[in-house]
Amino acid sequence: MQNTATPTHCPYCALQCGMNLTPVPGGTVEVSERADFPVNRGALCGKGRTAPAVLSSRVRLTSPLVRSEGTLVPATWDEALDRVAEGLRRTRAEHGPDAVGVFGGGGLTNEKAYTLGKFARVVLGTSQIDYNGRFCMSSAAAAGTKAFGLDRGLPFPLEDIPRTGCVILVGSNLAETMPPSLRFFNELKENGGTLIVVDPRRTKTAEQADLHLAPRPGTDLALALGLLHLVVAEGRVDEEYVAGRTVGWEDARAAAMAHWPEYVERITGVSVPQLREAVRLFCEPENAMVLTARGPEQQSKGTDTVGAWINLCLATGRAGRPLSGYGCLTGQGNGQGGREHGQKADQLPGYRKLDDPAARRHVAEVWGVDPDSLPGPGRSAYELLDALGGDVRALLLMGSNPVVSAPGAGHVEERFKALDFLVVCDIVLSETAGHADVVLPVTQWAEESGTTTNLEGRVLLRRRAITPPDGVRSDLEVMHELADRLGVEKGFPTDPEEVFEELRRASAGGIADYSGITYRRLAEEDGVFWPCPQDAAGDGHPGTPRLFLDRFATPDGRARFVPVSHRAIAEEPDAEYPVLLTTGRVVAQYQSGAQTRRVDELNAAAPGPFVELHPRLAARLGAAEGDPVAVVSRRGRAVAPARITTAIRPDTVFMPFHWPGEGRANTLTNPALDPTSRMPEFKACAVRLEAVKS
Ligand SMILES: Nc1nc2c(c(=O)[nH]1)N[C@H]1C(S)=C(S)[C@@H](COP(=O)(O)OP(=O)(O)OC[C@H]3O[C@@H](n4cnc5c(=O)[nH]c(N)nc54)[C@H](O)[C@@H]3O)O[C@H]1N2
Ligand SMILES: Nc1nc2c(c(=O)[nH]1)N[C@H]1C(S)=C(S)[C@@H](COP(=O)(O)OP(=O)(O)OC[C@H]3O[C@@H](n4cnc5c(=O)[nH]c(N)nc54)[C@H](O)[C@@H]3O)O[C@H]1N2
Ligand code: SF4
Ligand SMILES: [Mo]
Repeated sequence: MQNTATPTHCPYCALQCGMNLTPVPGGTVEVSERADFPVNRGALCGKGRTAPAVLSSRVRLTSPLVRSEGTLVPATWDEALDRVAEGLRRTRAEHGPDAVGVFGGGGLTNEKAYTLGKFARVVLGTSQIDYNGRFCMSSAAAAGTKAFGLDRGLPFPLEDIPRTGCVILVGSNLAETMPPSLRFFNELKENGGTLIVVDPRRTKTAEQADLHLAPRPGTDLALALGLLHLVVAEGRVDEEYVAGRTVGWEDARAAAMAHWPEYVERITGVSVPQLREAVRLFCEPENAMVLTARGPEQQSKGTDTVGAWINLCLATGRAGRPLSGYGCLTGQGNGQGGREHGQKADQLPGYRKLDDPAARRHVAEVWGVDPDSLPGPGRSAYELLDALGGDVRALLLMGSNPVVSAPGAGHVEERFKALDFLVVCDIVLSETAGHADVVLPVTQWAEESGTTTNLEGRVLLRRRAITPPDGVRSDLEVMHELADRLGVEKGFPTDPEEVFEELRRASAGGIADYSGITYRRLAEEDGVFWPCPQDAAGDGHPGTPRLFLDRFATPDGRARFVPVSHRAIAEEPDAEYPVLLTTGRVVAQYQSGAQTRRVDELNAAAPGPFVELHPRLAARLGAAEGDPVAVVSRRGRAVAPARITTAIRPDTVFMPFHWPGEGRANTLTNPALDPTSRMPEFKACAVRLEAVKS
């Protein structure tokens, strides 16, 4: 295997682009084009292309670290693992099982996410587990489950996009966050379809649009309701579809009718003629799609907001039909699979509910434990972080860097410091790992095998291409060793395929059924779409690229309208904090930056944080391009250079969240939570700007 190219997938985002890896001297790999994979056909963004740089031992950890007299010092694996086992055991003995928390990540493979959930419930016996996906697509997941009875990012493959008539892209900047996917939208336009982009900024994505709507941040709910109002007023409801395939229209219709276009214009800043134009473009073609990303979802009303966009699709008959539908563009490499197999507070594998007695029985049997021994649902991600040092005294963290990425990060960092015991498994010494008592260095994508599920619900096999350096172990090995030390000798295999075989059984009969998928199939096919149950005849089920064509996944097969009304963001601007802050990403950095800030080429392209603001705001502040600007919210103060542009609304500033320190955007953000999904309001809070004397 060693000197030939290994076909595999990128370590970063939910597109999971295909790539070939060839080992090169020095322990890393060379990336080359893998043109046969349909999602990216060989194209890669700069992050994927430079991912091998993080394999280098120049930037990564190759020895466990333990805290000794205040500093982290190298230790042997046995010392480090003994210390972790001892720390977790002591916390449990002194404060009970729920005093030990677990925090996971949507970048972990299915095998890791599954094992982490099992480790929490079986070895630690704690209910206190959640993961960073709560900060990502949880609002879309909640809305999709309510409306369709099932949550899968896209209910169709990306390759359907060029053949629909119109796509409304709500709060996605995919030209920067998933660059190779832009191809599908360019092809849509070549085929005569239209693209509408909803974003408070004229992003690179919005520049591609036939129509760009730039609402005030946090007002997408009103916008969607205004469009639905016009659909009704203009007689564009698909009555036959509504009668045949949905329930609940009357209440949803009544709620929408209260949102007059002029009222919606006042709330959103989007003019009535633009609203009418959007409705015309969306309704005239035979097929259309709405795709949402973090813009409308990361709000304290994200679930209702996505619900309103789904209602628009249902009223116009644009869901569960070929080339039409609602989809969520998930974010992390395994953002989809990571939310299906049990690292979420309320969940068991196969997208089963932890409070469902039948689900508990099924999974307990696979795990060989008493169903009554499984704890109940725990807290959501932010609530768990907020409880650190309170009733959660020790934490095992795997695959996230919340000191940079959590809302109200200054407070969250204090909570980390208040813990009795913190253990972090990571590739690098992240800002959060810097607070740990024990850091365990782990293997990464090219050094281990495992499956991920991309934004289309396509389950993929990432293959091991090189031997990991001495001194690191896989997350699965870490959990195996810890389980053993904590008295559970069986049930935590270190071979990913063995874990997947168990995951298949645990997911069988669940919503996200993987039982018909095998490593062998994944090695031969371009991935398999779930649900993929195991046929009586063997593993021949073809998988399900397109969902809902005959029926939705509700008990009666009909989709549910959810009546929703507009409401304000949790923190409206006022005299003291008169400006809106929104946050997001730039193309060359990934998430908390723990990985990409260690890559020279990416740092050259995106060296640090900035505050994007309109010339009018800049003039009022007396700030010129590049001048340091202080952004102050009720949570704290951040300083970064001004980037002045007319591409943003004059009432709004934008900061990317990839950096720690003085320019950390999350020092400012508001942890107000959506009541259903528990998603924090990353996309809108009130701030004031101050000039900084340099
Ligand atoms: N380069 C890069 N790519 C990534 C990532 C990364 O960190 N860097 N992360 C991956 C992950 S985990 C995710 S979740 C995805 C995220 O992918 P996206 O959702 O595309 O990313 P964001 O930049 O967070 O937000 C998208 C847009 O929402 C807009 N927005 C802000 N407030 C609002 C609002 O109130 N309403 C609307 N409609 N729009 C608003 C912002 O201006 C921004 O352009 O990207 C994935 N890909
Ligand atoms: N202001 C603001 N904040 C945001 C957002 C926003 O739009 N605005 N977006 C939110 C979203 S959508 C997301 S997804 C989160 C993401 O934010 P984080 O959860 O912080 O995500 P990453 O930076 O990807 O952190 C992953 C960590 O795990 C490590 N890692 C990578 N792979 C592995 C592995 O296989 N095993 C182990 N043990 N470790 C691994 C990496 O080195 C890194 O330290 O940020 C959220 N925060
Ligand atoms: S778009 Fe996403 S999956 Fe593709 S190369 Fe870039 S980071 Fe990797
Ligand atoms: Mo995300």
